[in-house]
Amino acid sequence: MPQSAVAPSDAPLLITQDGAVQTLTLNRPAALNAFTAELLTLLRQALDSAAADASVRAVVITGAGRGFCAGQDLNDPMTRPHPTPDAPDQHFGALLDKFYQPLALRLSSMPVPVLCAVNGVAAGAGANFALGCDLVVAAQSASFIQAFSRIGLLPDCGGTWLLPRLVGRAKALQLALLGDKLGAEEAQRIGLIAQCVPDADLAATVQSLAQKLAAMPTRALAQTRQAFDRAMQLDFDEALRIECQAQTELGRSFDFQEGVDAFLQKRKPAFQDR
Ligand code: LHQ
Repeated sequence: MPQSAVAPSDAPLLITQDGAVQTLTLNRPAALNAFTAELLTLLRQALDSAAADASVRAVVITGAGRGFCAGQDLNDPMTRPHPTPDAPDQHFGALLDKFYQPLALRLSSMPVPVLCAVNGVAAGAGANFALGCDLVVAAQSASFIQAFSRIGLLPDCGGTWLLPRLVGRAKALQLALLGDKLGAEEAQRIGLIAQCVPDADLAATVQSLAQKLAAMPTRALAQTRQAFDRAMQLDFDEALRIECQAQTELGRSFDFQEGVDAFLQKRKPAFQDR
């Protein structure tokens, strides 16, 4: 299927679809795609739509220009630290509740795999949004910065949960306390991201991974992510119980039957559940 643009090219979020792979491109390149209320809202709406659209079997998120996302837009009026007469209830808790928490939760409950193509710097909430995706592939020149401590904040957008799980407490604290830039190669080496590729190969690599995942039994892929995330908080016996429950559900799915039939009939499976 040819690529189809479904948003004007100057919109803060571009949405295109190639076959069963939908690509969301953060598109505020002059501000390194920093998050505004509008962009955060569009992003959540786009993920909601993708989750509800049976034609979408994998989502790719990337950024336009030289950055991936510089986190919260620090020019946005909503980042003023103190209440103002026109916004007496303004505080960061409300901002996180309204925009960031729903986005992080939406990401972690997507029914299809979400890949992140980190094309440049990913800072603050931009870094943690990327790290919340299922498969993070970064260009060699990209970098990750837990920029929060530089401005007197703590990691948000799921960072406190994700970082220690991804790289262990010691590395997580090193990244979060110092707020230093971590290059993509080092990010891959310490297990923060799945893969680092030459800049010129990023788009093609991620699209090819996304097409591959889109042709797989996506319900099983989403259940795998959810079981991993839950198992992090569970005792071994409880994790085994979750595996049993999920496997029971998957064992009754069309895709399981199709996978087995295709194997026995020595043909390519045509998965369609999600
Ligand atoms: C930006 C930004 C930006 C606006 C670059 N905003 N314009 C949640 C809830 C509540 C409150 C607060 O926050 C949060 C979550 C968070 O995300 S907090 C963390 C917010 N992000 C940051 O602190 C990162 C700020 N940016 C940077 O440190 C640098 O820009 C990085 C290291 C990302 C990139 O550095 P450079 O490659 O040297 O680029 P640059 O600094 O020259 O930026 C290029 C342009 O982008 C520049 O605009 P200009 O008009 O001068 O060309 C920047 O002002 C703009 N920009 N980040 N977050």
